[in-house]
Amino acid sequence: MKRTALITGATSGIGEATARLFAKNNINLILCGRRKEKLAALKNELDALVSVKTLSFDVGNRDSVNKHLNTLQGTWQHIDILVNNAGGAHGLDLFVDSDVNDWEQMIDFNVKGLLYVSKVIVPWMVNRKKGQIINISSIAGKQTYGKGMVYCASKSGVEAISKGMRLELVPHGIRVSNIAPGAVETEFSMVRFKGDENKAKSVYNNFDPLVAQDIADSIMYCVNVPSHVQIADMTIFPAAQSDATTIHRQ
Ligand code: 8X3
Repeated sequence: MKRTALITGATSGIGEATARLFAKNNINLILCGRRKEKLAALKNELDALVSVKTLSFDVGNRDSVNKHLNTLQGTWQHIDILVNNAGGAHGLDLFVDSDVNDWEQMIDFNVKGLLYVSKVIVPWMVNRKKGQIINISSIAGKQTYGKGMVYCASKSGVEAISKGMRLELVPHGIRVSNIAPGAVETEFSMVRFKGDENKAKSVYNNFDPLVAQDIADSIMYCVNVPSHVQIADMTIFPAAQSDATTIHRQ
C-alpha cells in the first residue's frame, strides 16, 4: 500500500527535494509551506506521480497550524511519515548585537513550530500504532558556535525533542530519526543573512557543499529501512567539513 508523508517547509531546499524524491518513490504527499504559489507549482509537477495535498500556513502560528492540519480528514490522517523540516536561521551576530525578533523567529519556527505540528499528527500515528518521524536538526544542535547561540539553542531543542519523542513513541510502534546536516547550499544562508547574496554565497566558497538532494537521499534511506530498523541519528557533512566551524577550503 502507498504510504503518505507530510512535509513541512516543502516549498524550498531540503523539503522540496524530499517531496520530489518521495513522489518518485510512490509516497503520497501533504506539502506544507508558506508560499502558496510554490506549493501549487510543486503539486502541479508531482500530481501525475502520486496524490498531493497542499496546506499553506505558518508553523510558528499555533492557531493556524491547528486550523490547517485539522482540515485533513479520513485517509489523509493516515500519515506514515512526518518530516519536520520547516525552520531556519536568522542573523549571525554576537548576542549583545543580536535582534530579539530573530530569536523569536528561530524559537517559534524551529522549536515551537515543530512541536505544534507534531502535537496534531502524533496522536493520529499513536492511534494507528505506526509511523515515522524525521526531525531535521543541524550540526548546530550538537555544537554551539559563536554568533549562533540562539540558532544553536533552537537546534539543541530539536535534538532533545527527537530523543524525547523516541522515548515516548517507540512503545507505540513509531520510529523517530534525527538528521543533523552541516553545510547545505539552499536558501538557508540567504535567509540567515537577510537576502545579502554575497554573504550567503561566501559560506559555500571554495569547497563542495552538500545540496538539498543529499539530505533528501538520507531521509529516503531512513524511511526505506526494514520495519525492525530505526535510524536514531544521522550527522551529515560535506567531505570538506569536519565540525560546525571547520571547513577545508581550497
Ligand atoms: C546549518 C548548518 O553550520 O550553518 O544548520 O549551523 S550551520
